[in-house]
Amino acid sequence: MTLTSGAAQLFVDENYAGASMILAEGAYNIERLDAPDAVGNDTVSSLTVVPGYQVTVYTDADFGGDSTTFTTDTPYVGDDLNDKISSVVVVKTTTASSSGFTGAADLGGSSRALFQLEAGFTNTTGALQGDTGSTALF
Ligand SMILES: [Ca+2]
Repeated sequence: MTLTSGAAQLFVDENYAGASMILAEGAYNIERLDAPDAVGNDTVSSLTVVPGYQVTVYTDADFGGDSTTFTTDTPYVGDDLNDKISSVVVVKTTTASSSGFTGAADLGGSSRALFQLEAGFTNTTGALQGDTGSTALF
């Protein structure tokens, strides 16, 4: 793993080669992937994932089209995704935050969010902002 910071890394070639882009937790739509300092649209062929995070890739912009979620380093994303990835979401899957929340957020097309309150914590209010502008309050 060549990752030096962040939660995941995208590579334009198989086996973690070629131009790459380090991703922190967050949503990366086509404009971000296609920025001059990024890997480009429809280029990604491999990716790495830091343990405790997951990377969901989409074949279309705006987190649409076919999607697949990766939780481990992947030397080749497969024929169905190779050079077709146009948007990406990185989320933390294991959390032990001071808010007492654990769980995972899937900011896919339906902007799902699942959280579980840890023992010892009482009702807490939080907010999750999806890249599509949707907000969940709980
Ligand atoms: Ca490629």
